[in-house]
Amino acid sequence: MIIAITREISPAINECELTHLAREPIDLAAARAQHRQYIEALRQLDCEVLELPPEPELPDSVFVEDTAVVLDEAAIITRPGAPSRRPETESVARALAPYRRLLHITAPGTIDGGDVLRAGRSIFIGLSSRSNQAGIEQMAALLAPFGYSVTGVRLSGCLHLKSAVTQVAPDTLLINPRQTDAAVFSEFELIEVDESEPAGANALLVNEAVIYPSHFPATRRKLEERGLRVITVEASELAKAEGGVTCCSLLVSP
Ligand code: CIR
Repeated sequence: MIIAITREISPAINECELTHLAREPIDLAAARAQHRQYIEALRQLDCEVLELPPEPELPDSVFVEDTAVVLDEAAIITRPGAPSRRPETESVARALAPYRRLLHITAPGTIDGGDVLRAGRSIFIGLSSRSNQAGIEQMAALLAPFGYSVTGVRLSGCLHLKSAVTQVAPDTLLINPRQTDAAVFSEFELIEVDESEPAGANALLVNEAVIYPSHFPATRRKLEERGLRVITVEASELAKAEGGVTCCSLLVSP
C-alpha cells in the first residue's frame, strides 16, 4: 500500500512565501476543510495517510512535497530554496527514515521537491527561483548509481517545474507549453492544459487515478476525454499560497 505523508496546514499560512501571486487572505477553516477532502481522496485511492505533527511556526509546512524526493531506492532530503522553509525538512526526514535510506542536498545546492518530476528512470528538475544548478548537479551525482538520468529544465512564469508539467499516466504528461519547453518531454504523450487555465498543469497521479483541482474544469474534461480517471478536489484556498495538489503529499511506494 502506498503511504502518503501529509501535514496539517499551519495557522501561519497567511505568511507563506509568494513568488508569482499577490497576497490574498487565505481562510484557514476553508483551507483545512479542502485539505481534509484531499486526504480523503488519497484514502479513496487506497493510500495509507501518515499525518505528520503540525509545525505551527512554519507557514508553508503543509507543502511537504518540497522537502524530499522519494524514489524506490532512497529518499533525497532537499535543501529548499526559500530559507524560511529549510526547517521543514527535519521532521520529514525522521518520518521517511523507517522506509528509505536518506541522502541529502547540501549547501550551496538548493532543490524544492516541486521542481522534481520523475517519470520512469528519467528525472527532470526545474531550474527555478528555488532549485539551482548546484542542487541539480548533486541530484545527478546522488542518483546516477541507481541508473536515473537527470535533466535540468528551464521554466517561465511559474514557481516550480510541477506547476508547468506533471505525470498523469505512465507515458503521459499534462503540460502548459507556455511555461516550459515541451520539446524536452518529446518521449511522452502530452496533454496541454486548456488555454483559459494556465495554472492547470499540476495533477497528482496515484494508483492509476489523477487527483485534480475542481477549479480547472476545461482541462479536467481533456483528461477525461483521454480516458483518465479523475478525482476532483477543491483546492482553491491553498492555490492562493501557490500550492497545488502534488505539493501536499509525499508518496512512499511499498
Ligand atoms: C512556497 O512558495 O514555497 C509555497 N507558498 C508554495 C509551495 C508549493 N509547493 C509546490 O508547488 N511543490
